[in-house]
Amino acid sequence: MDTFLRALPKAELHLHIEGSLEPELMFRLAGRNGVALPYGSVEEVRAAYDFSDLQSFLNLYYQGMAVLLTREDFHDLAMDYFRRAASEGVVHVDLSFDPQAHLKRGVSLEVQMEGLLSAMKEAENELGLSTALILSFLRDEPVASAADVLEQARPWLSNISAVGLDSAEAGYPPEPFAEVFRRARELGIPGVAHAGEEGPPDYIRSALDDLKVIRVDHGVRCLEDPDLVRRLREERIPLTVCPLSNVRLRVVEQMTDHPLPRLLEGGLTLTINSDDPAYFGGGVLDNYRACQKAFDWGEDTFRQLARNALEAAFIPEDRRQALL
Ligand code: ES4
Ligand code: ZN
Repeated sequence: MDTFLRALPKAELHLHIEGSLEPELMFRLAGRNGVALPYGSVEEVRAAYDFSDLQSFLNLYYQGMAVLLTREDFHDLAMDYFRRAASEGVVHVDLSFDPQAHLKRGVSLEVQMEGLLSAMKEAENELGLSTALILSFLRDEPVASAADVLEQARPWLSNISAVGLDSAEAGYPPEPFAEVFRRARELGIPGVAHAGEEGPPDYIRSALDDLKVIRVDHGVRCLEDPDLVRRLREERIPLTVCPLSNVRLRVVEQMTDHPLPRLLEGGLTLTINSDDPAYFGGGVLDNYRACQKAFDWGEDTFRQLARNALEAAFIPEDRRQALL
């Protein structure tokens, strides 16, 4: 089964590239840039990753990215992740990044884009991986800041496959971002949004109705609302579920309590993803393995989940067809 899961051509649709920063690279970049870290060793960093909820994780996530300053840093961050993903049998990645978190630290969008785009090109040429970029807005920052980032991104619109919405969810509903997502659509860019991770099912409905998203990140709390489950099924809205993330952020207590089997029974279009692999204990393959261990699914189920991801990915049509 393990050989099968590794060989299965998998797509990663929910990956925060900043959340792929492994402690080893964090130390290397800190040394290169003269940034002081609040940790003495790689082991100390890993020991600090003991989260009680989304916010306790986000605090360390925003702190960790302080080592990312130059084009090379963003390039090395992404290549480090792409190499690991390729070795796990990942064939395509929709990666998202948080430009506002870097702009706030004085790192320009140009530095971020040039670093990420050069790694994406290298991954395509040297690893045979296809990639697409999602520009994510921080929902706990003002809407005006999101609108400003979208305007700043104008020179790179042809390299941006979607806009997203992430960071602290509870108390930050999607609706205020409706105008920014409308503007993105006007520019030809579709939307995705985190919803129903820690926030209520109503946030999933608002992401669909107000932001008109074509995918929902997480979405696991839809199960609290049967009408919403029916709608997600009928409209075949893909959910990018991240099981190990949900365990580590205590959305669920343990893997065997995860709602994935109930989501499957609900006939939803599900995909399995890693979210922040450096913080949550593994990449896409580890997430597939954790499902195998907890739910004992057969090969057909995993084949369908991997197929769902390729069908929902931002990928050129000829490559999608070749991979399906
Ligand atoms: C995130 Cl797990 C998660 N949820 C919301 N926002 C995020 N940003 C990075 N990881
Ligand atoms: Zn996420």
